[in-house]
Amino acid sequence: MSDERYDFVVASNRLPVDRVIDDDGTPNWRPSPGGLVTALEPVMREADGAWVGWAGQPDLELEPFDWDGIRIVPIKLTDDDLENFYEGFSNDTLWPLYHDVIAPPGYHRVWWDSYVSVNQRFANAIAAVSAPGATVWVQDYQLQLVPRMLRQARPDLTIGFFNHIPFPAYGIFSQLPWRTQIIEGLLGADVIGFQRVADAGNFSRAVRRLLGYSTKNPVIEVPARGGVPKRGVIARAFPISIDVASFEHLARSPAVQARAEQIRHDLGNPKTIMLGVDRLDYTKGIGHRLKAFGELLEDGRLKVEDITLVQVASPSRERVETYRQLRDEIELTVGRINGDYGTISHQAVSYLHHGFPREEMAALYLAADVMLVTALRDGMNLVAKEYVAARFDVDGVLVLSEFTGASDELRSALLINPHDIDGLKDAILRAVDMARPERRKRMKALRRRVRENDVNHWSQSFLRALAESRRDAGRGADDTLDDLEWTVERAPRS
Ligand code: GDG
Repeated sequence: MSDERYDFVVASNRLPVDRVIDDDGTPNWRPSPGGLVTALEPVMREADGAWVGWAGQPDLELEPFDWDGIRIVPIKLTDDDLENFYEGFSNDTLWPLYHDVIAPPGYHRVWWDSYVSVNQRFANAIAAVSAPGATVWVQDYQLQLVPRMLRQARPDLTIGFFNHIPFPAYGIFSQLPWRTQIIEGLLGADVIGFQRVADAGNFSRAVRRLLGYSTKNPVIEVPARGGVPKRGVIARAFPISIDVASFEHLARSPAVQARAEQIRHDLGNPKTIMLGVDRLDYTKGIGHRLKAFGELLEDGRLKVEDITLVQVASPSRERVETYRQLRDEIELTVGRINGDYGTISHQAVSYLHHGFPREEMAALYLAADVMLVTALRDGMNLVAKEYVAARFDVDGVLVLSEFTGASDELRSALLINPHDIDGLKDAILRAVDMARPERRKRMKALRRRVRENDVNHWSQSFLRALAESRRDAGRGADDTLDDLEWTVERAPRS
C-alpha cells in the first residue's frame, strides 16, 4: 500500500465507483449512480482528495488507485461482514429503527460486533490516508462509530459526519441496546449534519437523556475526559439536494423530450399519467399509494381509460427477508388492481421492477402529470426534487408526504399524510383535476425553492461549518477548506 496522505478524505459505505466485470471478463470501474457522488465529486477534485469505501463485491482485497483525479481507497468486506454488518445491523437494525420502526428492527449481538469491527476497519484506513490536520467527512448510518474511533487515533483531524436518513425520537431510539455507544461514536465528530431540524433536535435530546451533556442549539458541550479538553460539537440540519442545473439540462435535451412524448404515446395517451419512482423499500409507502389508487378506481372516481400509474420500483436489498416479502406484497397488489380494473387496451398500473438510466428517469418525470411521493418516513427524498428540477415547462403536480425531509422545503406541493387513505385519495383527485394556473403557480414556487438549495449549496454549507468549528477548536485555518469556500463564492450561479 502506498503511504500517500490526503488533506481531504470522504468515507462512505460504498465507493463512488463500482467494480464490474466486462463482457470479455476483465474487471473495470464504473461510476456508481447516486446523488452523493455528484454532490462530492467537484469538491473532491478541487481538494485533490481521497475516498474510502467498499467496492461492492465481497472478499476483494484491492490496492488504492487514482480515478479521474480522486484517490480511491477500497475497504475489504467479507461475506460475513455483508451478512452481519451490512444486511444485518445496517439494514435490519438501524434502517427500520431510524425510520420509526415501520418494520420491526432485529437486535442481534453478532450483528453489533460486526458493526464495531467494520467501523474500526474504516477508521484505521481513514487514519492511514489522512495527512496531518486533514479534514474528514464521514457519510451515513453505516459508519456512526467512525468519528469517535478516528478522533481517538488522530486528534489532529477535523471530522464531519452527515446522516442521510432520519434520526428518530428518543422513545424509539432508546430501544437500541447500543444506544450510548452510537451517541458517543457520533460525538467524536466536530460537526454532525442531519436532513431536518427535527432530526438534529432528536439527536440533541438523546445526548441530554443518555449522557446528561448540556446543549445550546446547535452546540453540544462534550465535557473534558481522560486528558482530552472539553469540546463543542455542532449538530444541525443541512438539507441535501440534487444537481439542479444538470438535471434541468438533461430534461431540456431534445432526445429526452422526444422520449417523454413517446412514453405518453406508448401508454395510449391517457388524460393523466401518474408516476412513482422509488427503491423497492417499505419506507416509501408504495402499498399505501396503490391502495388509494385502487380504491379510486373501485369507487368510480377515476376511470382506467383516463389514467395510468407508472410505478418504477428499483430492486433493493434483495437478500434481506423483509424486502423479499415486500416485493411479493406489492406485486400481488399490482396484479390485483390490473386484474380487477384493467382492460385489453388500458392497464391501470405499469409496474417496472428494474433500474433505468438517468435520461429515462428525466423523460418519465417530463411525461408525468402527477408525481406521487408517499413515503412513510424518508430522510429527504431526492426524487421529489428531481421531478421539480426536470419540469422546466413549469407544469406537473407534486403530491408529497409530510414525512419526507423534502416537505420542509417544498411547501407548495400537495402535502399529504400517507396513512390517511381518504386524504390521499382526495389529494390525488385534486392533483388530477388541478387547473393549469394553479399548477403553474405551485410549480413555480417549488422550482424557486429547489434552485435556492442545490447540492453545491449543501456541500459548501457543511464544509463551511466544518471550517468554522476547526477555527473555534483552535486547530487553525485549513487551506483546503478555505480554498473551497473561495471556489464557491466565485462560482457562477446557475
Ligand atoms: C437515501 C435516503 C435521502 C432510483 N431508481 C433509479 C434511480 N433512482 C435514484 C433517484 C434518486 C435516488 O435514486 C433515490 O434517492 P432518494 O432520496 O429518493 O432515496 P434513497 O435511495 O432512500 O436515499 C433519502 C438520500 O439518501 C440522500 O441523502 O434523500 O431520504 O433514504 O436520485 O433518481 N436512478 C436511476 N435509475 C433508477 O432506476 N438512474
